[in-house]
Amino acid sequence: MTITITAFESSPDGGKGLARDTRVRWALEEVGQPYEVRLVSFRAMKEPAHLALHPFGQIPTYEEGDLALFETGSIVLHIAEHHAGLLPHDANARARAITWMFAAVNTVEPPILELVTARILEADKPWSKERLPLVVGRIRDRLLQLSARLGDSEWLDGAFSAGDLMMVSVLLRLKASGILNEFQNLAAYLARGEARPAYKRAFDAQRELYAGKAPPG
Ligand SMILES: N[C@@H](CCC(=O)N[C@@H](CS)C(=O)NCC(=O)O)C(=O)O
Repeated sequence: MTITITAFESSPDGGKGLARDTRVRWALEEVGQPYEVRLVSFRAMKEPAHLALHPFGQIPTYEEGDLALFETGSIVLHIAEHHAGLLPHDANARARAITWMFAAVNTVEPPILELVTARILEADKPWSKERLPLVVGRIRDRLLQLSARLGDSEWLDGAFSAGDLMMVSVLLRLKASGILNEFQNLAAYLARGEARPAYKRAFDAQRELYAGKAPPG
């Protein structure tokens, strides 16, 4: 059955891997599943046809036969449960890998997204300068905890899993900020994720899509 995902018709980051279709592409590349991409404009994302697939009018979505999914955590879990390579066979190890997926989107990603809000959407607010250090502080707290747990390990819990795929995807948003460089093991963890051939294929596919197209001004 053909797998179709949606992605931005015009990417705000110009294809630098931050749009969340990257993590879905990466998961599909890890398990060797071909997929098609349907591009949607910002206007189309808020129209009924797309809202029927994604109630919040966002990308990515995932369609496979009768199944339509939204939310990258759920999409990646679906891929990992149906194809070998992203979840361990042992039941407890599998449950722990899924726990890391939730930790990535539910515990680590929220403060990181706050930084985007603080730096871009709230930059013109009179209190912005005072708030920014608080936001960065909350990210540091989380990274300190994550760094302590990762220690010298290659991945979060044994072999690379969907938990690492989601965590690396979430941390990627911090790359430009330089905060990750304060945590050597996390910077190295991120680099290991980016070095995976499947990640590179996903990244390249997304970058090629927007090559030469200027992001909206
Ligand atoms: N929690 C959602 C977040 C999806 C999301 O924020 N998508 C962004 C692109 S990376 C989007 O569509 N933004 C446009 C909008 O919200 O209007 C997920 O993980 O799938």
